[in-house]
Amino acid sequence: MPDKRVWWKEAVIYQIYPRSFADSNGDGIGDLNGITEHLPYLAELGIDVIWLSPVYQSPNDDNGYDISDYRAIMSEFGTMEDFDRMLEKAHSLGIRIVMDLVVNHTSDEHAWFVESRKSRDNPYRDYYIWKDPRDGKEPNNWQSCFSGSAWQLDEATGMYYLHCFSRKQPDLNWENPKVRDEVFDMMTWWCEKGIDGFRMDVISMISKDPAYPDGQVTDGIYGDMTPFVCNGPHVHEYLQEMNRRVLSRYDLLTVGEAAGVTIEEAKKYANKEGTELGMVFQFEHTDLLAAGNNVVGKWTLSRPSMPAVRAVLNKWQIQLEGEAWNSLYWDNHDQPRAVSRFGNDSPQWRETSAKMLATCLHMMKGTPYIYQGEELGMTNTHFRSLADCRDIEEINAYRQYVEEHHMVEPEVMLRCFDRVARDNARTPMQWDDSLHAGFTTGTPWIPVNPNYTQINAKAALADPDSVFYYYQKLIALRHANPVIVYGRFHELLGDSTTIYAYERVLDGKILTVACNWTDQPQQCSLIDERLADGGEELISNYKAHREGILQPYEARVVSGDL
Ligand code: TEU
Ligand code: CA
Repeated sequence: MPDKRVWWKEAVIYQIYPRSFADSNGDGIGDLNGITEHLPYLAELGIDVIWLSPVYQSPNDDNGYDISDYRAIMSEFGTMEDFDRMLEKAHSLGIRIVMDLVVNHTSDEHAWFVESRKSRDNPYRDYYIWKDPRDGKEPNNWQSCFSGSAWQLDEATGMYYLHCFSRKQPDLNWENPKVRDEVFDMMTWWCEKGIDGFRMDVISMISKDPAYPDGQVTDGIYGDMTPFVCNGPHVHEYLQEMNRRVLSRYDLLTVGEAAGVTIEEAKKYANKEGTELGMVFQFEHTDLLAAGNNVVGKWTLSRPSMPAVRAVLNKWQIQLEGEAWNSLYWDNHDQPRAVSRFGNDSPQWRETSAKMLATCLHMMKGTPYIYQGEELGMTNTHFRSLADCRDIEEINAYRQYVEEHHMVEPEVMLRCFDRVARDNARTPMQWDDSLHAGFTTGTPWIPVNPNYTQINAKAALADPDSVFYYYQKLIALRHANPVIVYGRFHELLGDSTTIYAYERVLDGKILTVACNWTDQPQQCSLIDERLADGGEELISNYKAHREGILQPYEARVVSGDL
Protein backbone atom coordinates (compact mmCIF):
# COMPACT_ATOMS: atom_id res chain seq x y z
CA MET A 1 0.00 0.00 0.00
CA PRO A 2 1.80 3.19 -1.14
CA ASP A 3 2.12 5.92 1.47
CA LYS A 4 -0.28 8.82 1.19
CA ARG A 5 1.82 11.80 0.05
CA VAL A 6 1.57 14.83 2.36
CA TRP A 7 3.79 17.82 3.18
CA TRP A 8 4.78 16.83 6.72
CA LYS A 9 6.19 13.52 5.46
CA GLU A 10 8.47 15.43 3.05
CA ALA A 11 9.55 18.08 5.55
CA VAL A 12 12.63 18.44 7.75
CA ILE A 13 11.88 19.78 11.22
CA TYR A 14 14.17 21.97 13.37
CA GLN A 15 13.57 22.06 17.12
CA ILE A 16 14.19 25.34 18.96
CA TYR A 17 14.53 25.41 22.75
CA PRO A 18 13.75 29.14 23.07
CA ARG A 19 15.49 29.69 26.42
CA SER A 20 18.83 28.72 24.88
CA PHE A 21 18.51 29.79 21.24
CA ALA A 22 19.12 33.56 21.02
CA ASP A 23 18.78 36.42 23.54
CA SER A 24 17.78 39.73 21.90
CA ASN A 25 17.55 41.98 24.99
CA GLY A 26 20.59 41.09 27.08
CA ASP A 27 18.82 39.46 30.02
CA GLY A 28 20.71 36.19 29.45
CA ILE A 29 17.56 34.34 28.40
CA GLY A 30 16.68 33.41 24.83
CA ASP A 31 13.48 34.98 23.50
CA LEU A 32 11.09 35.24 20.56
CA ASN A 33 12.73 38.27 18.99
CA GLY A 34 16.02 36.37 19.15
CA ILE A 35 14.38 33.59 17.13
CA THR A 36 12.96 36.07 14.61
CA GLU A 37 16.42 37.60 14.11
CA HIS A 38 17.85 34.16 13.28
CA LEU A 39 15.12 32.85 10.96
CA PRO A 40 17.26 33.65 7.87
CA TYR A 41 19.92 31.27 9.29
CA LEU A 42 17.31 28.50 9.37
CA ALA A 43 16.11 29.39 5.89
CA GLU A 44 19.74 29.04 4.74
CA LEU A 45 19.90 25.58 6.34
CA GLY A 46 16.79 24.72 4.32
CA ILE A 47 14.48 23.37 7.03
CA ASP A 48 10.72 23.44 6.47
CA VAL A 49 9.25 23.52 9.97
CA ILE A 50 10.24 24.79 13.41
CA TRP A 51 9.07 22.84 16.47
CA LEU A 52 9.04 25.49 19.17
CA SER A 53 9.44 24.20 22.74
CA PRO A 54 6.90 25.89 25.04
CA VAL A 55 6.70 29.68 25.03
CA TYR A 56 3.51 30.02 27.14
CA GLN A 57 3.31 31.77 30.52
CA SER A 58 5.14 29.60 33.07
CA PRO A 59 6.97 29.84 36.42
CA ASN A 60 9.74 27.78 34.74
CA ASP A 61 9.95 25.00 37.28
CA ASP A 62 10.56 22.76 34.27
CA ASN A 63 11.60 25.51 31.82
CA GLY A 64 8.17 26.10 30.35
CA TYR A 65 6.81 22.55 30.48
CA ASP A 66 4.77 23.80 33.45
CA ILE A 67 2.20 26.11 31.93
CA SER A 68 0.21 28.65 33.96
CA ASP A 69 -1.60 30.30 31.01
CA TYR A 70 -1.90 28.57 27.60
CA ARG A 71 -3.00 31.77 25.87
CA ALA A 72 -0.24 34.10 27.05
CA ILE A 73 3.46 34.30 26.20
CA MET A 74 6.06 33.77 28.96
CA SER A 75 7.17 37.29 30.01
CA GLU A 76 10.86 36.32 29.70
CA PHE A 77 10.30 35.31 26.06
CA GLY A 78 8.42 38.48 25.04
CA THR A 79 4.86 39.37 24.09
CA MET A 80 2.08 37.94 21.93
CA GLU A 81 2.97 40.65 19.39
CA ASP A 82 6.53 39.28 19.33
CA PHE A 83 5.05 35.82 18.72
CA ASP A 84 2.83 37.07 15.91
CA ARG A 85 5.80 38.82 14.29
CA MET A 86 7.90 35.65 14.49
CA LEU A 87 5.05 33.56 13.00
CA GLU A 88 4.55 36.01 10.15
CA LYS A 89 8.28 36.24 9.40
CA ALA A 90 8.64 32.44 9.45
CA HIS A 91 5.71 32.00 7.07
CA SER A 92 7.16 34.65 4.75
CA LEU A 93 10.32 32.50 4.57
CA GLY A 94 8.28 29.36 3.85
CA ILE A 95 8.88 27.97 7.34
CA ARG A 96 5.95 26.52 9.32
CA ILE A 97 5.66 26.78 13.12
CA VAL A 98 4.65 23.78 15.26
CA MET A 99 3.83 24.49 18.90
CA ASP A 100 4.61 22.29 21.90
CA LEU A 101 1.31 21.13 23.41
CA VAL A 102 1.77 20.29 27.10
CA VAL A 103 -1.59 19.01 28.33
CA ASN A 104 -0.78 15.95 30.43
CA HIS A 105 -0.28 18.48 33.23
CA THR A 106 -0.32 22.20 33.94
CA SER A 107 1.64 24.37 36.34
CA ASP A 108 0.35 24.42 39.91
CA GLU A 109 0.05 28.18 39.31
CA HIS A 110 -2.53 27.66 36.53
CA ALA A 111 -5.91 29.17 37.51
CA TRP A 112 -7.55 25.75 37.17
CA PHE A 113 -5.27 24.23 39.85
CA VAL A 114 -5.45 27.29 42.10
CA GLU A 115 -9.21 26.70 42.15
CA SER A 116 -9.03 22.90 42.27
CA ARG A 117 -6.98 22.80 45.47
CA LYS A 118 -9.29 25.21 47.33
CA SER A 119 -11.83 22.58 48.43
CA ARG A 120 -13.01 19.04 47.77
CA ASP A 121 -16.19 20.34 46.15
CA ASN A 122 -14.67 23.12 44.09
CA PRO A 123 -16.01 23.05 40.48
CA TYR A 124 -12.41 22.59 39.26
CA ARG A 125 -11.60 19.78 41.73
CA ASP A 126 -11.92 17.05 39.10
CA TYR A 127 -9.73 18.86 36.60
CA TYR A 128 -6.86 17.09 38.42
CA ILE A 129 -6.21 13.68 40.01
CA TRP A 130 -6.83 13.74 43.76
CA LYS A 131 -6.65 10.69 46.05
CA ASP A 132 -7.14 10.14 49.81
CA PRO A 133 -4.10 8.98 51.80
CA ARG A 134 -3.52 5.21 52.02
CA ASP A 135 -2.63 4.24 55.62
CA GLY A 136 -1.88 7.90 56.24
CA LYS A 137 0.60 8.06 53.37
CA GLU A 138 0.82 8.44 49.59
CA PRO A 139 -1.90 6.57 47.64
CA ASN A 140 0.76 4.31 46.03
CA ASN A 141 4.54 3.90 45.63
CA TRP A 142 4.99 5.64 42.27
CA GLN A 143 8.15 7.64 41.65
CA SER A 144 7.90 10.91 39.71
CA CYS A 145 10.10 11.26 36.61
CA PHE A 146 11.86 13.97 38.59
CA SER A 147 12.56 11.79 41.66
CA GLY A 148 10.56 11.59 44.86
CA SER A 149 6.98 10.46 45.20
CA ALA A 150 4.57 11.18 42.32
CA TRP A 151 2.03 12.29 44.98
CA GLN A 152 1.97 15.59 46.88
CA LEU A 153 -0.14 16.08 49.99
CA ASP A 154 -2.23 19.24 49.87
CA GLU A 155 -2.85 20.28 53.50
CA ALA A 156 -5.95 22.36 52.75
CA THR A 157 -8.03 19.27 51.90
CA GLY A 158 -5.85 16.45 53.31
CA MET A 159 -5.68 14.75 49.91
CA TYR A 160 -2.79 13.95 47.56
CA TYR A 161 -2.59 15.09 43.94
CA LEU A 162 -0.73 13.19 41.21
CA HIS A 163 2.29 14.75 39.47
CA CYS A 164 4.17 12.44 37.14
CA PHE A 165 6.80 15.16 36.87
CA SER A 166 7.57 17.94 39.33
CA ARG A 167 5.23 18.71 42.24
CA LYS A 168 4.61 22.01 40.44
CA GLN A 169 3.21 20.01 37.44
CA PRO A 170 -0.09 18.46 38.60
CA ASP A 171 -1.51 15.93 36.12
CA LEU A 172 -4.77 16.89 34.41
CA ASN A 173 -7.68 14.46 34.73
CA TRP A 174 -8.52 13.63 31.11
CA GLU A 175 -11.43 11.46 32.22
CA ASN A 176 -13.22 14.76 32.92
CA PRO A 177 -14.94 15.93 29.68
CA LYS A 178 -14.60 19.53 30.88
CA VAL A 179 -10.80 19.13 30.75
CA ARG A 180 -11.01 17.83 27.19
CA ASP A 181 -13.28 20.73 26.22
CA GLU A 182 -10.83 23.25 27.69
CA VAL A 183 -7.85 21.66 25.90
CA PHE A 184 -9.61 21.39 22.54
CA ASP A 185 -10.81 25.02 22.78
CA MET A 186 -7.26 26.19 23.50
CA MET A 187 -5.85 24.14 20.60
CA THR A 188 -8.44 25.65 18.27
CA TRP A 189 -7.48 29.13 19.48
CA TRP A 190 -3.87 28.53 18.46
CA CYS A 191 -4.87 26.96 15.13
CA GLU A 192 -6.99 30.01 14.38
CA LYS A 193 -3.85 32.12 14.93
CA GLY A 194 -2.34 30.24 12.00
CA ILE A 195 0.13 27.82 13.60
CA ASP A 196 0.93 24.68 11.65
CA GLY A 197 0.79 21.85 14.16
CA PHE A 198 1.58 20.43 17.57
CA ARG A 199 4.27 18.33 19.19
CA MET A 200 2.36 16.71 22.04
CA ASP A 201 4.23 16.40 25.31
CA VAL A 202 3.99 12.93 26.95
CA ILE A 203 0.67 12.46 25.17
CA SER A 204 0.83 8.70 25.82
CA MET A 205 0.38 9.46 29.54
CA ILE A 206 -3.01 11.21 29.50
CA SER A 207 -4.98 8.08 30.47
CA LYS A 208 -3.98 6.35 33.72
CA ASP A 209 -4.77 2.85 35.01
CA PRO A 210 -7.84 3.58 37.19
CA ALA A 211 -6.61 1.13 39.86
CA TYR A 212 -3.43 3.18 40.46
CA PRO A 213 -1.62 0.01 41.57
CA ASP A 214 1.85 0.01 43.15
CA GLY A 215 4.71 -0.29 40.68
CA GLN A 216 7.79 -2.52 40.74
CA VAL A 217 10.51 -1.03 42.96
CA THR A 218 13.56 -0.71 40.68
CA ASP A 219 15.86 1.66 42.56
CA GLY A 220 15.21 0.38 46.06
CA ILE A 221 13.12 3.44 46.93
CA TYR A 222 10.01 3.99 44.77
CA GLY A 223 7.84 2.02 42.33
CA ASP A 224 7.89 2.36 38.54
CA MET A 225 4.68 4.01 37.32
CA THR A 226 5.41 3.55 33.60
CA PRO A 227 3.14 0.50 32.96
CA PHE A 228 0.23 2.30 34.62
CA VAL A 229 0.53 5.77 33.05
CA CYS A 230 1.68 5.02 29.47
CA ASN A 231 -0.70 3.87 26.71
CA GLY A 232 -3.60 3.77 29.17
CA PRO A 233 -7.14 2.45 28.63
CA HIS A 234 -8.66 5.59 27.05
CA VAL A 235 -5.68 7.27 25.38
CA HIS A 236 -6.78 6.42 21.82
CA GLU A 237 -10.38 7.47 22.51
CA TYR A 238 -9.15 10.86 23.72
CA LEU A 239 -6.87 11.34 20.69
CA GLN A 240 -9.62 10.31 18.25
CA GLU A 241 -11.87 12.88 19.92
CA MET A 242 -9.08 15.49 19.66
CA ASN A 243 -8.70 14.60 15.98
CA ARG A 244 -12.43 14.89 15.28
CA ARG A 245 -12.89 18.15 17.18
CA VAL A 246 -9.65 19.96 16.26
CA LEU A 247 -6.89 18.29 14.23
CA SER A 248 -9.03 17.18 11.28
CA ARG A 249 -10.18 20.76 10.73
CA TYR A 250 -6.71 22.13 9.89
CA ASP A 251 -3.72 21.10 7.77
CA LEU A 252 -1.39 20.27 10.65
CA LEU A 253 1.77 18.37 11.47
CA THR A 254 1.09 16.38 14.64
CA VAL A 255 3.73 14.34 16.49
CA GLY A 256 3.11 12.67 19.82
CA GLU A 257 5.92 12.36 22.32
CA ALA A 258 4.95 8.85 23.32
CA ALA A 259 6.93 7.70 26.34
CA GLY A 260 6.67 3.91 26.57
CA VAL A 261 5.25 3.49 23.07
CA THR A 262 5.59 0.11 21.34
CA ILE A 263 5.32 -0.70 17.63
CA GLU A 264 1.77 -1.96 18.13
CA GLU A 265 0.75 1.19 20.01
CA ALA A 266 2.46 3.40 17.41
CA LYS A 267 0.34 1.78 14.71
CA LYS A 268 -2.66 3.19 16.58
CA TYR A 269 -1.27 6.62 17.52
CA ALA A 270 0.07 7.25 13.98
CA ASN A 271 -2.35 5.08 12.00
CA LYS A 272 -2.48 5.51 8.24
CA GLU A 273 -6.22 6.32 8.36
CA GLY A 274 -5.22 9.55 10.12
CA THR A 275 -7.74 9.23 12.94
CA GLU A 276 -5.23 10.19 15.67
CA LEU A 277 -1.76 11.73 15.06
CA GLY A 278 0.64 11.95 12.11
CA MET A 279 3.59 10.34 13.86
CA VAL A 280 5.13 9.63 17.28
CA PHE A 281 8.53 9.94 18.93
CA GLN A 282 9.57 6.53 20.26
CA PHE A 283 12.32 6.22 22.90
CA GLU A 284 13.76 2.75 22.48
CA HIS A 285 17.06 3.92 20.94
CA THR A 286 17.49 6.75 23.46
CA ASP A 287 16.46 4.62 26.45
CA LEU A 288 18.69 1.68 25.44
CA LEU A 289 20.72 1.95 28.63
CA ALA A 290 17.67 2.39 30.86
CA ALA A 291 17.65 -1.41 31.19
CA GLY A 292 21.21 -2.47 31.61
CA ASN A 293 24.57 -1.23 32.81
CA ASN A 294 23.30 1.92 34.47
CA VAL A 295 24.38 3.42 37.78
CA VAL A 296 20.74 4.03 38.74
CA GLY A 297 17.62 4.76 36.68
CA LYS A 298 18.61 6.50 33.43
CA TRP A 299 21.95 7.63 34.89
CA THR A 300 24.79 5.81 33.16
CA LEU A 301 28.49 5.99 32.38
CA SER A 302 28.25 3.88 29.24
CA ARG A 303 26.94 4.35 25.72
CA PRO A 304 24.79 2.25 23.40
CA SER A 305 26.48 0.03 20.77
CA MET A 306 25.75 0.49 17.07
CA PRO A 307 24.19 -2.99 16.75
CA ALA A 308 21.82 -2.16 19.61
CA VAL A 309 20.84 1.17 18.03
CA ARG A 310 20.49 -0.48 14.60
CA ALA A 311 18.24 -3.24 15.96
CA VAL A 312 15.85 -0.64 17.33
CA LEU A 313 15.79 1.73 14.36
CA ASN A 314 15.55 -1.07 11.79
CA LYS A 315 12.67 -2.63 13.71
CA TRP A 316 10.78 0.68 13.56
CA GLN A 317 11.65 1.19 9.86
CA ILE A 318 10.45 -2.30 8.88
CA GLN A 319 7.47 -2.80 11.17
CA LEU A 320 5.79 0.58 10.59
CA GLU A 321 6.09 0.17 6.79
CA GLY A 322 2.66 0.65 5.24
CA GLU A 323 1.09 0.99 8.71
CA ALA A 324 2.24 4.30 10.25
CA TRP A 325 4.78 7.09 9.76
CA ASN A 326 8.12 7.28 11.61
CA SER A 327 9.77 10.30 13.17
CA LEU A 328 13.59 10.26 13.01
CA TYR A 329 15.78 11.89 15.67
CA TRP A 330 19.04 11.60 17.60
CA ASP A 331 18.64 14.68 19.70
CA ASN A 332 16.24 16.93 21.52
CA HIS A 333 16.14 19.12 24.64
CA ASP A 334 15.85 16.04 26.87
CA GLN A 335 18.71 14.07 25.36
CA PRO A 336 22.51 14.39 25.42
CA ARG A 337 24.16 15.67 22.25
CA ALA A 338 24.15 13.02 19.49
CA VAL A 339 27.80 13.35 18.50
CA SER A 340 28.80 12.76 22.14
CA ARG A 341 26.39 9.86 22.75
CA PHE A 342 26.46 7.99 19.43
CA GLY A 343 29.49 9.47 17.63
CA ASN A 344 32.93 10.70 18.66
CA ASP A 345 33.24 14.26 19.97
CA SER A 346 37.06 14.32 19.98
CA PRO A 347 38.55 17.20 17.94
CA GLN A 348 39.86 14.61 15.44
CA TRP A 349 36.54 12.88 14.70
CA ARG A 350 33.75 15.22 15.85
CA GLU A 351 32.80 16.66 12.46
CA THR A 352 33.29 13.43 10.50
CA SER A 353 31.22 11.40 12.94
CA ALA A 354 28.52 14.11 13.18
CA LYS A 355 28.15 13.97 9.38
CA MET A 356 28.08 10.16 9.48
CA LEU A 357 25.30 10.15 12.08
CA ALA A 358 23.38 12.72 10.06
CA THR A 359 23.66 10.57 6.93
CA CYS A 360 22.66 7.41 8.77
CA LEU A 361 19.47 9.02 10.08
CA HIS A 362 18.46 11.36 7.25
CA MET A 363 18.51 8.68 4.56
CA MET A 364 15.92 6.66 6.52
CA LYS A 365 12.15 6.58 6.04
CA GLY A 366 10.27 9.07 8.22
CA THR A 367 10.27 12.77 9.10
CA PRO A 368 13.72 13.87 10.38
CA TYR A 369 14.12 16.27 13.33
CA ILE A 370 17.24 18.39 13.86
CA TYR A 371 17.79 19.79 17.35
CA GLN A 372 19.29 23.28 17.63
CA GLY A 373 23.08 23.06 17.39
CA GLU A 374 23.08 19.51 16.03
CA GLU A 375 23.77 21.06 12.60
CA LEU A 376 26.99 22.50 14.09
CA GLY A 377 28.09 19.27 15.73
CA MET A 378 27.66 20.82 19.18
CA THR A 379 28.78 18.49 21.97
CA ASN A 380 27.95 17.59 25.57
CA THR A 381 29.32 19.88 28.21
CA HIS A 382 31.10 19.11 31.53
CA PHE A 383 29.52 19.36 34.98
CA ARG A 384 32.05 20.45 37.61
CA SER A 385 29.50 20.46 40.43
CA LEU A 386 25.76 20.64 41.07
CA ALA A 387 26.15 24.42 40.66
CA ASP A 388 26.56 23.88 36.91
CA CYS A 389 23.15 22.16 36.72
CA ARG A 390 19.91 23.96 35.88
CA ASP A 391 17.56 21.07 35.01
CA ILE A 392 15.14 19.91 37.69
CA GLU A 393 15.54 16.29 36.56
CA GLU A 394 19.27 16.11 37.29
CA ILE A 395 19.14 18.34 40.38
CA ASN A 396 16.42 16.21 42.02
CA ALA A 397 18.21 12.98 41.05
CA TYR A 398 21.42 14.26 42.64
CA ARG A 399 19.55 15.20 45.83
CA GLN A 400 17.80 11.81 46.00
CA TYR A 401 20.57 9.41 45.03
CA VAL A 402 23.68 11.28 46.29
CA GLU A 403 22.60 13.47 49.19
CA GLU A 404 19.56 11.70 50.65
CA HIS A 405 20.11 7.98 50.04
CA HIS A 406 23.92 7.97 49.56
CA MET A 407 23.54 5.41 46.78
CA VAL A 408 25.91 7.17 44.36
CA GLU A 409 29.17 9.07 44.92
CA PRO A 410 29.00 12.78 43.90
CA GLU A 411 31.81 12.35 41.35
CA VAL A 412 30.08 9.34 39.75
CA MET A 413 26.78 11.21 39.47
CA LEU A 414 28.50 14.20 37.84
CA ARG A 415 30.17 11.87 35.31
CA CYS A 416 26.72 10.42 34.58
CA PHE A 417 25.53 13.99 34.00
CA ASP A 418 28.39 14.45 31.51
CA ARG A 419 26.94 11.48 29.64
CA VAL A 420 23.15 11.90 29.71
CA ALA A 421 21.99 15.03 31.57
CA ARG A 422 19.37 17.07 29.71
CA ASP A 423 21.38 20.25 30.31
CA ASN A 424 23.90 18.96 27.74
CA ALA A 425 21.32 19.99 25.13
CA ARG A 426 20.39 23.22 26.90
CA THR A 427 23.70 25.08 26.89
CA PRO A 428 23.27 28.19 24.74
CA MET A 429 23.34 27.97 20.94
CA GLN A 430 26.85 28.82 19.79
CA TRP A 431 26.53 31.64 17.21
CA ASP A 432 30.11 32.93 17.08
CA ASP A 433 33.39 33.11 19.03
CA SER A 434 32.58 36.34 20.87
CA LEU A 435 31.85 36.33 24.62
CA HIS A 436 29.04 33.89 25.50
CA ALA A 437 29.14 32.61 21.90
CA GLY A 438 27.07 35.55 20.71
CA PHE A 439 24.04 34.08 22.53
CA THR A 440 23.68 37.04 24.88
CA THR A 441 25.30 40.34 25.77
CA GLY A 442 24.29 39.61 29.37
CA THR A 443 25.03 36.70 31.70
CA PRO A 444 23.63 33.45 30.22
CA TRP A 445 21.09 31.62 32.40
CA ILE A 446 23.25 28.48 31.95
CA PRO A 447 27.00 28.40 31.22
CA VAL A 448 27.99 28.32 27.55
CA ASN A 449 29.97 25.23 26.51
CA PRO A 450 33.61 26.40 26.61
CA ASN A 451 34.26 24.87 23.17
CA TYR A 452 32.19 27.63 21.54
CA THR A 453 35.41 29.28 20.39
CA GLN A 454 35.89 26.37 17.95
CA ILE A 455 32.28 25.25 17.44
CA ASN A 456 29.95 28.06 16.30
CA ALA A 457 27.68 29.04 13.43
CA LYS A 458 29.90 31.85 12.19
CA ALA A 459 32.83 29.45 11.70
CA ALA A 460 30.53 26.85 10.13
CA LEU A 461 29.08 29.30 7.61
CA ALA A 462 32.63 30.25 6.56
CA ASP A 463 33.69 26.61 6.04
CA PRO A 464 32.30 24.84 2.94
CA ASP A 465 33.11 21.48 4.57
CA SER A 466 31.29 22.25 7.82
CA VAL A 467 28.65 20.05 9.43
CA PHE A 468 26.19 22.87 8.68
CA TYR A 469 26.62 22.65 4.92
CA TYR A 470 26.52 18.85 5.13
CA TYR A 471 23.09 19.05 6.80
CA GLN A 472 22.07 21.61 4.16
CA LYS A 473 22.95 19.05 1.46
CA LEU A 474 21.07 16.22 3.22
CA ILE A 475 17.97 18.42 3.49
CA ALA A 476 18.21 19.41 -0.18
CA LEU A 477 18.58 15.74 -1.17
CA ARG A 478 15.41 14.83 0.76
CA HIS A 479 13.53 17.62 -1.03
CA ALA A 480 14.76 16.43 -4.44
CA ASN A 481 14.52 12.62 -4.14
CA PRO A 482 11.15 10.93 -3.41
CA VAL A 483 13.01 7.64 -2.79
CA ILE A 484 14.49 9.22 0.37
CA VAL A 485 11.03 10.15 1.65
CA TYR A 486 8.86 7.27 0.43
CA GLY A 487 11.29 4.44 -0.50
CA ARG A 488 10.86 1.08 1.24
CA PHE A 489 13.65 0.31 3.75
CA HIS A 490 15.72 -2.89 3.53
CA GLU A 491 18.44 -3.81 6.03
CA LEU A 492 21.90 -4.68 4.65
CA LEU A 493 24.99 -6.19 6.37
CA GLY A 494 22.74 -6.92 9.38
CA ASP A 495 25.46 -8.92 11.16
CA SER A 496 28.19 -6.27 10.93
CA THR A 497 29.29 -4.88 14.27
CA THR A 498 30.87 -1.82 12.67
CA ILE A 499 28.94 -0.89 9.51
CA TYR A 500 25.32 0.34 9.53
CA ALA A 501 24.03 -0.24 5.99
CA TYR A 502 20.63 -0.26 4.32
CA GLU A 503 18.92 0.43 1.03
CA ARG A 504 15.79 2.30 0.01
CA VAL A 505 13.69 1.40 -3.05
CA LEU A 506 10.96 3.34 -4.87
CA ASP A 507 9.69 3.28 -8.47
CA GLY A 508 12.80 1.63 -9.89
CA LYS A 509 15.21 3.84 -7.92
CA ILE A 510 17.54 2.31 -5.33
CA LEU A 511 19.52 4.16 -2.68
CA THR A 512 22.36 2.40 -0.86
CA VAL A 513 23.67 3.75 2.45
CA ALA A 514 26.77 2.57 4.32
CA CYS A 515 28.09 4.14 7.53
CA ASN A 516 31.20 3.17 9.49
CA TRP A 517 30.43 3.82 13.16
CA THR A 518 34.03 3.26 14.29
CA ASP A 519 37.30 5.20 14.38
CA GLN A 520 39.03 2.46 12.39
CA PRO A 521 38.96 1.68 8.63
CA GLN A 522 36.64 -1.27 7.95
CA GLN A 523 36.45 -3.73 5.06
CA CYS A 524 33.30 -3.04 3.04
CA SER A 525 32.80 -3.52 -0.71
CA LEU A 526 29.05 -2.80 -0.75
CA ILE A 527 29.39 0.73 -2.14
CA ASP A 528 31.98 -0.31 -4.73
CA GLU A 529 29.61 -3.04 -5.93
CA ARG A 530 26.71 -0.60 -6.23
CA LEU A 531 28.91 1.89 -8.12
CA ALA A 532 30.02 -0.93 -10.43
CA ASP A 533 26.32 -1.58 -11.10
CA GLY A 534 26.04 1.92 -12.52
CA GLY A 535 25.26 3.77 -9.30
CA GLU A 536 26.32 7.34 -8.67
CA GLU A 537 27.54 8.82 -5.41
CA LEU A 538 24.85 11.09 -3.90
CA ILE A 539 26.71 12.31 -0.79
CA SER A 540 29.67 11.37 1.41
CA ASN A 541 31.59 12.93 4.29
CA TYR A 542 34.89 12.06 2.60
CA LYS A 543 36.21 13.55 -0.65
CA ALA A 544 38.61 10.67 -1.44
CA HIS A 545 37.66 7.02 -1.00
CA ARG A 546 39.50 3.69 -0.65
CA GLU A 547 38.45 0.66 -2.70
CA GLY A 548 36.78 -1.96 -0.51
CA ILE A 549 37.24 0.12 2.64
CA LEU A 550 35.05 2.45 4.66
CA GLN A 551 37.33 4.93 6.41
CA PRO A 552 36.81 5.97 10.06
CA TYR A 553 33.26 7.31 10.45
CA GLU A 554 32.90 7.34 6.66
CA ALA A 555 29.36 7.57 5.29
CA ARG A 556 28.57 6.96 1.63
CA VAL A 557 25.27 7.08 -0.26
CA VAL A 558 24.88 5.74 -3.80
CA SER A 559 21.84 6.22 -6.00
CA GLY A 560 21.05 3.85 -8.83
CA ASP A 561 18.35 2.23 -10.95
CA LEU A 562 16.99 -1.20 -10.14
O1 TEU B 1 9.54 14.71 28.45
C1 TEU B 1 8.93 13.51 28.87
C2 TEU B 1 9.92 12.59 29.42
O2 TEU B 1 9.71 11.43 29.54
C3 TEU B 1 11.17 13.18 29.91
O3 TEU B 1 11.17 12.91 31.27
C4 TEU B 1 12.34 12.55 29.19
O4 TEU B 1 12.00 11.35 28.58
C5 TEU B 1 13.40 12.26 30.19
O5 TEU B 1 13.65 13.48 30.81
C6 TEU B 1 14.65 11.74 29.50
O6 TEU B 1 15.64 11.64 30.48
C7 TEU B 1 8.60 15.77 28.22
C8 TEU B 1 9.40 17.00 27.85
O7 TEU B 1 10.11 16.74 26.63
C9 TEU B 1 10.34 17.29 29.00
O8 TEU B 1 11.23 18.36 28.68
C10 TEU B 1 9.50 17.65 30.21
O9 TEU B 1 10.36 17.82 31.32
C11 TEU B 1 8.48 16.54 30.52
O10 TEU B 1 7.82 16.02 29.39
C12 TEU B 1 7.39 17.10 31.41
O11 TEU B 1 6.64 18.02 30.67
CA1 CA C 1 16.12 37.71 26.42
